[in-house]
Amino acid sequence: MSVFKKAMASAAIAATMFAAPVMAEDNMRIALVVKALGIGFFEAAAKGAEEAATELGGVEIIYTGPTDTTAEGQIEVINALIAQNVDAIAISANDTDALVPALKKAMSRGITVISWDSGVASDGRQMHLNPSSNPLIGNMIIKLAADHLPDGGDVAVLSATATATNQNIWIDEMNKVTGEYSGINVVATVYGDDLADKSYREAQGLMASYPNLKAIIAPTTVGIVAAAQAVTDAGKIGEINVTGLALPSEMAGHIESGASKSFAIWNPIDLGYAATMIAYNLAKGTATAEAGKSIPMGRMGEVALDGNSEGAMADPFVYDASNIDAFKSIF
Ligand code: RAM
Repeated sequence: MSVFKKAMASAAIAATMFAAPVMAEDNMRIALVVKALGIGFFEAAAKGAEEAATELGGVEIIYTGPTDTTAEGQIEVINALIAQNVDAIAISANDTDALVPALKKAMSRGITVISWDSGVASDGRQMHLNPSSNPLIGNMIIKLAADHLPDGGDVAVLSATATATNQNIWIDEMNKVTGEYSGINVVATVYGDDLADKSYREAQGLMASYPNLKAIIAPTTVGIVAAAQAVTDAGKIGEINVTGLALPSEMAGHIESGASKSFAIWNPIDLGYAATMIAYNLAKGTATAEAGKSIPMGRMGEVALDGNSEGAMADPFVYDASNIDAFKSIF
C-alpha cells in the first residue's frame, strides 16, 4: 500500500471512529413493541417500520417484545426501553390497563408513547392508531361466517388473549350486530393466547363441545391458522369453515384446501409504517396528539384524531380463492 493510500485508510478509520458515535446519538430511536416475538403479522409491520425509517433517515427501529403475549413481559420490555432512553415507544398492547403505569413513567421521562393495533387506556399513551374502524371489523368477522351459512348455524370465536384490547373490542362490536344475521348463534368464545399450540387445542375443544359447529371465527392471525389446521386434521373441511383475520401468506394453503373459504385483513406493512411515521412526528414535535388534530403518516396521508385521541386507517380487504395468489408473497 502506498504511503498516500495508507494515510487515506487511517483517515477513513479515524473518521469512522469519531463519526459513528455522533451519528448514533443523532439517530432517533423508535421502539416498535409487539405483543410477542415470532408472530408473522408483527414481522410484516416491522418491515413497514423499517421502510419508514429508511425514508426518514436518521431513524433506528428497535423491534422488540416479550416471548409470550403477556402484560408482564411487555412491562419488562418497557422498563428496559426507559433505561435505554429511547425517543419513542409504539406499542401493540397485551392489556388495556396493566401497561399504563410503566408507559406513564416513560412519558414522564420525555419518551413519546403511542399505541397501535391493540390499544392502551388513554392516560397511558398520547394517541392510538386503529388499523380500521372497530365496528366495521366487528361486523366483517361475523359477516364472513354468515355469508357461507345461508341456513344459519352454530359458530364459535377463537380469540387471542382474554385481555387483548383489539380482539375484545372487535368481539364486542361483533356481538352487537350478530342479531342481524338470522339463524347465526355464537355458542362460545375461547382464547388461544396467540400461541399456535394453545390455539390448536382450543379449536379441538370447540369441535368436541359443539358437534354442530359450522364456523370458527378467529380474529387473530395466529388463531386462524391453528384452527384451520385443527379442522383439517379432524377431517372436517367442508363441514366447519374457518374465517376471521389472517395473512394471505399464512393462509394460502388453507384457502386452497377449502378449510377457509375467505378471511379479511388490512395491510400490516402499512400499519407498521404509519405507526412509525406518527411516533417520529410526535417525537420530533412536528405534530401534536391532540383530539381533533391530524398527524402526517408519510405515504399513508394523515390520521385524524377523535375525542379519545384515536385514529383509524383504511378498510380491511377480503381474501379468497380468487385473489389470494396475488397477495400471498406480499404479507
Ligand atoms: C394477531 C395479533 C394482532 C392482530 C392480528 C389480526 O397477529 O393478535 O394484534 O391485529 O392478529
